[in-house]
Amino acid sequence: MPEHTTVAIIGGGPAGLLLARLLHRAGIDCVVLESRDRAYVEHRQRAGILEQSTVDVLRASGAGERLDREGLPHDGVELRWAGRGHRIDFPALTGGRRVWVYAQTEIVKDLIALQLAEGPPLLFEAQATAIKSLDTDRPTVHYVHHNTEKTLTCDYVIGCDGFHGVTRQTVPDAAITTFERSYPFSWLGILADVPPPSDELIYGHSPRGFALASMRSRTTSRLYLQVPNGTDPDAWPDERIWEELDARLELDNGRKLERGRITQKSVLPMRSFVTEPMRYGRIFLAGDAAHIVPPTGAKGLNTAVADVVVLARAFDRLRRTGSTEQLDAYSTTCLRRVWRAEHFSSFMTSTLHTDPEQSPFATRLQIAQLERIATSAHAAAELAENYAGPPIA
Ligand code: RFL
Ligand code: PHB
Repeated sequence: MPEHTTVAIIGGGPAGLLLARLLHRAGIDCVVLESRDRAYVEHRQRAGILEQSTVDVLRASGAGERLDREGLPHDGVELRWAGRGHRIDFPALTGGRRVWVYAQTEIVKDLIALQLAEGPPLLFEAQATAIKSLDTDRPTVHYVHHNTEKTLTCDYVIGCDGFHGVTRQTVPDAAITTFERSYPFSWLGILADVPPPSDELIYGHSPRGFALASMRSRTTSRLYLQVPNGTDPDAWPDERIWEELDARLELDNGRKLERGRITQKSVLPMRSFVTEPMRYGRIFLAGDAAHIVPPTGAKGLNTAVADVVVLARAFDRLRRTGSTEQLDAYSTTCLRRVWRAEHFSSFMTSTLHTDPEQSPFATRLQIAQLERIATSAHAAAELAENYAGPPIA
């Protein structure tokens, strides 16, 4: 394990692993420190929808082989409210863009396997505890690996350590501004050994609360229900979950969801959060370390991928020309896409969820918005463009 590297990457989630892959292919040396063990990181159940640009990046980085075999291309989603559905056709509304179902767990497995086989160094159970000498051109990452304290000096530190990571906390408060919104509800998410009710995702608005039917494969469903903050998943026995999904999704002709074994159940809080700028000197923040969205628009993972693509290009430019111009523009470049994702995720969340305090007037406004999407190609195209995502700037 080297004691010095060009780029120290803190966090081996999708952002850190993909950044390492892109830097390695550009001939830039780096090291990834990940606090958890490999099994934990590979099985953490999270996002499932990839924008076209995310798929393109994974393919170009050599990590697209299994994605091409097992990923499911999706050309639309269904919005349902008041017992009827409206399909949003992505390619027709966006000039050919689509999304893919391929779980974050699988991307992480693919990237870890490649990195362990080809490099650069990836250390599990290596928890960064502090970053020192922040204001010099040789920052030092202090970390604990298997109970031993170690240091890694570097030219740059990239915080890919998620919302609760150490990197953002290292930056002096006065140097960054944060913007935040919390929501008065959470999602109960389940994984079930049962085929999804439809070939495409179903986003359901209901006065009982939001419901989402997603999938991990043709035989595994990923289903979500809006629940109050602080909900104990054990308060939701399997039978209650299936009944509530049926009541909220109201499938056509009274059709019920096929029921099957539930293999995972958890409650996820929802938050919107942005850090500006996404940089302090030689410290850069990427992915969830810099910004969080509520999951309703499926933007979290895709925005993290866009960040590290911009960063990898900037380091490549620095290596080839000595120019820091792109690195200096990193935060501004990324924040444009970040705020678009924040707006869309917030829009999807507020259009589809029922606030515990919601007035009948606000519910009518939500229905008016959904009707507008169903009857205006402009409104539908706005949703489709955001969902399928723009090319990476
Ligand atoms: P990650 O995936 O959180 O990875 C950060 C990594 O950093 C490690 N780490 C440290 N390593 C070393 N030293 C330290 N001091 C460290 N502190 C932390 C962590 O162990 C972890 O491995 O961030 P990244 O790479 O930026 O990726 C972002 C995505 O994971 C995230 O945007 C999405 O998963 C968000 N998200 C979802 N997005 C969706 O689009 N659809 C979903 O259904 C969805 N579900 C979720 C989610 C995020 C969740 N979190 C973060 C609470 C469900 C959950 C539970
Ligand atoms: C998922 O499959 O986990 C998923 C899909 C779409 C979303 C959020 C989560 O908007």
